[in-house]
Amino acid sequence: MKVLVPRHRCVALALTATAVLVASLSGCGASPEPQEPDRGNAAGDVTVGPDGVQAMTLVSSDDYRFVPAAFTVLPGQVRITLDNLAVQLTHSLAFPPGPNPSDIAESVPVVAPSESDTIEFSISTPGEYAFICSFHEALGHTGVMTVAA
Ligand SMILES: [Cu+2]
Repeated sequence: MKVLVPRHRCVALALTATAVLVASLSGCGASPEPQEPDRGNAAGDVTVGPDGVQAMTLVSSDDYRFVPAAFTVLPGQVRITLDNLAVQLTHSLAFPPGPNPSDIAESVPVVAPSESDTIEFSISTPGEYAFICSFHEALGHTGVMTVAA
């Protein structure tokens, strides 16, 4: 004996599964996990080399996040490397002028998938410095560098 399943029920189930998948995917990109601006973080620690430069590596992948999205340095020389581990997405890093305590002109204009680029600058004014990926700012690809007093 053959059991007939009404076709419209199958379609409804498929649509529900798709909706759940889309919701979870967009959830990943839209709400990055909060990152503590704690220098003791295991991932993405600020290290100070023999030259006294505070070095930080930020990672971006095929998502719209900086990992970590927040970190803290002291006034002085800062070196930031943006490591793009993505297969498809191109990223950038810039401190947009305006809201930040002082302007940081250095930027990574573009970093292709599986490439990295480094900037170095001197910072003296304490406060919170917002930075963005110019390509994905609207998708939440942003971060904050705190310069401690
Ligand atoms: Cu980006």
